[in-house]
Amino acid sequence: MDQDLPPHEIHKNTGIDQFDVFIAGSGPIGATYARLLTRHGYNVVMAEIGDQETRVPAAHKKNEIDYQKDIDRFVRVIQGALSAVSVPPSSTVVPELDPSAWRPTNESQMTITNGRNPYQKTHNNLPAEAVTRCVGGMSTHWTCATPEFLKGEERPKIFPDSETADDDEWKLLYEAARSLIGTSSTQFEESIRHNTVLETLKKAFPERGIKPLPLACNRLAKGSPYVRWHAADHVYYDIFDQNLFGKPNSENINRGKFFLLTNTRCTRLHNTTGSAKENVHVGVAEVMDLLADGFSGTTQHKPVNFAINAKVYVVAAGAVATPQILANSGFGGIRGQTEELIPALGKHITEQPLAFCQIILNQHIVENIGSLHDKPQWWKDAVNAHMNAHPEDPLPIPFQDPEPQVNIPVTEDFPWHAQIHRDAFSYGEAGPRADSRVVVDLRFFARQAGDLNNRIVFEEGVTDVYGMPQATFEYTPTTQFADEAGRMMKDMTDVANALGGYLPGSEPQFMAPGLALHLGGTVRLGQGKDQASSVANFNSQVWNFRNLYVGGNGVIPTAFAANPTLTSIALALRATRQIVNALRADPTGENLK
Ligand code: FAD
Ligand code: G3F
Repeated sequence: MDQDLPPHEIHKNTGIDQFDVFIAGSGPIGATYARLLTRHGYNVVMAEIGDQETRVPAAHKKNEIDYQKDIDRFVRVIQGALSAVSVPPSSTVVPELDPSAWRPTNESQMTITNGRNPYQKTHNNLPAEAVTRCVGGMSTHWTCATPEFLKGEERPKIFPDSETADDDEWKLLYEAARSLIGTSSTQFEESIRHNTVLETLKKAFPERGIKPLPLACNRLAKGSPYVRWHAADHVYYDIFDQNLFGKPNSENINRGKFFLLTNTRCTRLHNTTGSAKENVHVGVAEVMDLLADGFSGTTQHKPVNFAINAKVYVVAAGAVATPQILANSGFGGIRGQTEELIPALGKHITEQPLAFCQIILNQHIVENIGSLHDKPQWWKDAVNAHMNAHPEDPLPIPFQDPEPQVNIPVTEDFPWHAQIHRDAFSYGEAGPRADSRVVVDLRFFARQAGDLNNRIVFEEGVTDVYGMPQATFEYTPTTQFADEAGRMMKDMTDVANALGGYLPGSEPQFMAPGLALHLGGTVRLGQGKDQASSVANFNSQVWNFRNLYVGGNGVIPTAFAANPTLTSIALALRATRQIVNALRADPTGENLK
């Protein structure tokens, strides 16, 4: 261990000399590790670079009634939360600048704040790839869509030699993951718009398996216009406070202790095995308390570096920061570095072409909503109550009718994932152009294969605003599956035509690469035979390391079209089983050294 790295205050404050597990990142994947390991009796310490921004730690910000009344307003929250990962010099040139204003006179004078990256080329960037830094990570504003990956098309093979074992393992992991994040397909079943879109599309495309979008949420009460959107809080809220909501915990379990350090950057992990290439052992995590002294009354701000000592280390800091921390630890992934403990770090990355449009529902569809003779009683009651209260309203749709949440799942013939819904993102605000009740968003996600040349690489000489090595993307669309994006776009227009006419300004378009925010493969899992092209095994344990694990969408090695978080939770659950086994076999952690 570095002599100049003092132990973290937390060791002193808690009296714990060595934690069982250290976790970097408090998003849904860090939460999964923390929840399972704490509940198995282990002491867990988590470092999160961002702040706690919600009253309940890691809760979804869309739970505020204000945003549920007007989903478009949430667009700004998402915009505010996301920080671009890599901005090329060309995007920072402003020809219209007042001639008297300061400007760089050549590219070497480019400043490096806000993701500006002198090494980023424009042609192979993922310009919309972004990160969220706060307790709960991106799940504090995610859409909550939690589908499974389709076997044979998207789902990785944990047991490639046994289809039955593989199916059984995925069934178990997916069920546990759904229960942990609280996925449901029934929370919108008393929505007029949801049923209207669902039934219209089922009728138009009967063979496509069209269904409600599985969402991690629950309606507050039957008939309530509000839902509680689940974020990382749903995974680990009960380990923050064992007497939450005044209800003492009734489960008589030996629960470990959990400590969350906010505004605390995991800078790097220290390899205590010298130049060994195998059986490498991580001895400490080096963390920086970014606010140290800032709130303690002293006038001088001085971030403080500390060491945290644990038996097992988990890096689950999102698909960008996970390889970034490993790169900063000297394990690989730095441009120009040749001696790498993890040669595949940041290579074979994947992303999803995203097609988008918005439509306004057809006149006959809207008329049919108000034609009540064949509608269920709850529908009749809702429309009648609305028309009585607002006889001047031309639309027979209650103001707080829940939005549509419909899914066309990935199939072999149509290998893309479609969401026909209303959602807030950094784009797609209907604004005053249309009554939001008749607007429907169509988001179609295609897949891309991993390719050795598509990578995220970290720069030695340039840091991001948080002082970590700057990430540069080298990504061009792959030829495998390339035709699928075009077929998907055509399919989206067919589906749109069944529903209505385009909202001007939101006609069918491909969005900027990276916008799906489903970056995959940065720390990909593989089988023993694929060690050279993968970072970790299917227990998420990094190859050649005894006590290092990774988590997040970066672990997914396959091309996938559906939203990945449920699958990443499932894989993290599998990893916790391995960690529990390792710690049970070696309670002191001595043999992990
Ligand atoms: P994150 O949620 O990114 O959390 C990582 C955490 O690590 C962050 O809190 C970050 O601050 C922290 N961190 C980073 N660097 C460091 C460091 N050096 N030290 C300490 N901490 C660090 N996915 C779906 O599956 N379905 C959806 O419907 C969906 N909708 C989305 C909608 C939006 C608007 C966005 C932005 C994303 C959406 N996603 C969706 C993606 C989903 O949010 C992510 O897949 C998920 O949050 C990933 O979880 P994670 O824990 O791996 O990473
Ligand atoms: C993605 O990250 C989510 O997975 C989707 F569900 C969401 O609708 C989309 O972003 C918005 O573009």
